[in-house]
Amino acid sequence: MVALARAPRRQPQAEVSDFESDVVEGLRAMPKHVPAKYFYDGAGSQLFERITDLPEYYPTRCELRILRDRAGDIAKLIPAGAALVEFGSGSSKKARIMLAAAPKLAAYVPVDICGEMIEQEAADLRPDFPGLKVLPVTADITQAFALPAPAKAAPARVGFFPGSTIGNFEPHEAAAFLRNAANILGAGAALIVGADLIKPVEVLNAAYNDAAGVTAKFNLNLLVRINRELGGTFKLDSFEHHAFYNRERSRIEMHLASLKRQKVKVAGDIFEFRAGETIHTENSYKYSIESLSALARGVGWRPAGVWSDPRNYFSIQAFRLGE
Ligand code: AVI
Repeated sequence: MVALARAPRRQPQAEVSDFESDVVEGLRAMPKHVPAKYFYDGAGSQLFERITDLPEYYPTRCELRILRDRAGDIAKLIPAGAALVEFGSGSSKKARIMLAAAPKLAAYVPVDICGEMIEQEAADLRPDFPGLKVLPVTADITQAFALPAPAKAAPARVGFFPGSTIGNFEPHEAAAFLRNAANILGAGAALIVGADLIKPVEVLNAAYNDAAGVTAKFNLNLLVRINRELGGTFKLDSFEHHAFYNRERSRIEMHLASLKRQKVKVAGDIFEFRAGETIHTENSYKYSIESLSALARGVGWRPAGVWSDPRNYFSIQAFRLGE
């Protein structure tokens, strides 16, 4: 047997995670920033759950109230035999309300990047909805992904994207998400989106600056995560949570502000901070009914219904594909 000459093997490089490259790139940039998706490690997810119960944080309560009061009307968008596809489902608390209101649904497809969590949620749901096929898909909702065969074969698919997560996308990313959802759901689809509304600035600022300091902890937890996972040397008492409504951009901005001039090491690199310099950690865009429907129309969705709470703090907006 002839021995084949082999190219010398390269030493395997230590793989750089997306987290590491996104953090290092964001800290090198001006202004410094880190993508908000990195808030949600175990501790961050628990802190977010606590935020949803805070007296100042109205979005979750408002959305649940709209769903509980209006699920019957919203469910009229869901034809018999359809599949409900939830984007970024996490805990299926809100989907449960829709599932109960639409007993003729054939399938529920929760989609989330965290496979372990949706498998668990699916296992918890099945006994409560015995006639329903619960078919979790582990995927990044901002990318194309395939639906399970029974959902593809259903007479129609209805997307569900509650929680105002759309507000954490930049407007061009929100448009790209809506386009991707249209491609995944296909002809005849409907989409139900929860979106936080523009409202008095005091209400918005209070929701992201709670008296108990849970949102500050949630923001600072990003530094805890960087320290743990990327060998960071951030001192938590040298950074402060800043959150404010930017009226021109219709968004809450969250930042971590350096309280002094300092150097921090992350993944072997040194980053310098001026006193007062911030890391921009999150945008939470607030929409009007018109601004969200304009965005959706731009990528082929036409408005099919709007529901909101008595104070018009939050909206559930429905769209259909077609003319
Ligand atoms: C998940 N997302 C819709 C929340 C929001 O309101 O933008 C995240 C959050 N950030 C601070 N508080 C809550």
